[in-house]
Amino acid sequence: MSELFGFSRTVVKERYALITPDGFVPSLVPGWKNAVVVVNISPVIGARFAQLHVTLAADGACEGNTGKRELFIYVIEGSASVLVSEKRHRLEAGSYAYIPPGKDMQLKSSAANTRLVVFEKIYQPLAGQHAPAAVSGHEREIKGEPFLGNNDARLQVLLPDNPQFDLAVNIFTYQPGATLPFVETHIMEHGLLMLKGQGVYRLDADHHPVKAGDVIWMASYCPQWFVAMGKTPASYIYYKDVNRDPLA
Ligand code: UGY
Ligand code: MN
Repeated sequence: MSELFGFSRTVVKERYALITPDGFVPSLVPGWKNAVVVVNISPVIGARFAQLHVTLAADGACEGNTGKRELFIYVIEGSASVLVSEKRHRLEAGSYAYIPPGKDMQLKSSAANTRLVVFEKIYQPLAGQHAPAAVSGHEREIKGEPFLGNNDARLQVLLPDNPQFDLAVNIFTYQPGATLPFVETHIMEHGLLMLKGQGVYRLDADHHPVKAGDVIWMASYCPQWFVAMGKTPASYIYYKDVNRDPLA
């Protein structure tokens, strides 16, 4: 339908963007080799972070020093490995890795069509705290906790909850019919990738149908709410900025 009538669910507004895969356009990004990189979210749109969708060939790779930035990598499908601080972390679908600032890193694909979502941020140091160490894990190791007491809306917190970290990345899974309990409006901004299922996202004053593969950017203070629809659970992975003084 999109080719015939120029239709797309994609919408870019001042305080949010919904970007659907039919509109993804790759760009050349330094460091990535044998990879198709789509920069879904970046400061150009008004965000304070970047969100990349990367498809690696069997010999795809990313090498370099993270410098001032920190990276969070989640494997959507396929497999890869990442070398950081002389330790190689093996990654499969559902695995994730946090790479701190100032580290040499080398990411290598181990299968064709390995797909990643990558969140990148300039690390904001906090007086008296060191930058975090590298972290790796798998979503199945993280228990889904009921969100504000709702067993049908469960949150997996992938990174340690301590002030060294200036970002959080969580996976939210909703049974059909479950909702965010209220319309949230908060200082944190979000970058989000729908992983499974479908539903309706309220963004600012608008309601949008969304499904697996869609990307959403929510600016700070963008009112937001979600309801899962259909016959299977809906889940999304999302980024937020945390643990820093609002005036810093
Ligand atoms: O962490 C959050 O702010 C989360 N509840 N927001 C969201 O799912 N849109
Ligand atoms: Mn939120």
